[in-house]
Amino acid sequence: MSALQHDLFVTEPVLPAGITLFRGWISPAQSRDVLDEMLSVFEAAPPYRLRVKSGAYVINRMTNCGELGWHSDERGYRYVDRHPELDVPWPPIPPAIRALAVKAAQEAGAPFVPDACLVNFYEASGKMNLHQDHDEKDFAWPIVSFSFGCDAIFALGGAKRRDPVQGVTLSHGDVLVMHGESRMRFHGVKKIVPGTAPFAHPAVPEGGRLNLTFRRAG
Ligand code: MD6
Ligand code: FE
Repeated sequence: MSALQHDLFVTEPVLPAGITLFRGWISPAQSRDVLDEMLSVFEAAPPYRLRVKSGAYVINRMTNCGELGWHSDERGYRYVDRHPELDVPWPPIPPAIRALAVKAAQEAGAPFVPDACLVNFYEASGKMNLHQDHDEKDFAWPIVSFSFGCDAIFALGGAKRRDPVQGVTLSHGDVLVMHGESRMRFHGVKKIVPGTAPFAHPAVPEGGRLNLTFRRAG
């Protein structure tokens, strides 16, 4: 099938109200700038391995920027204002990147004043279990997600963990906004699709994926 036929015949999944997917919203050139800037964030707040209550490590390394950062350890999940290993404040969200997240939310029809950005580093074997984002104070705010590197098969579920899930491919440059009636849908990452990154970048795990999720936590 030619590229043109692909565009004409491979239909987009129908997404529920409150799930807005902007394909390729971040251009390749813009995405390089975002990734370059994130390298300075990772120097100030090195990615680290979180634990859950049992003491087991979560699969993906993570870090944060913004006033608050999502953290998990034996005491459970919460937002904290410092990098737990370095005991220093999280670096700010780079202003140009924060502005992009606000603009994406606005285009989806959701006002947004983010104060936190959670960064997930997926190795090629990375995944993320089905979850709801419920540690933020006010669920009226959207969550905005930027994808870079290899494609992810994102699992979009419903209000209950056992509701059916729909697979949605998230590619480099795609922006997903979860808002309104869909803000609390269960979701996760089933798998990373190897060899699908448009280019390699030191901010993205080799053969893997980088995801940024912007929130208003406090
Ligand atoms: C990811 N994303 O795409 C994981 N959460 O790597 C999320 O967990 C997520 O994409 C809330 C809203 C949008 C998301
Ligand atoms: Fe999430």
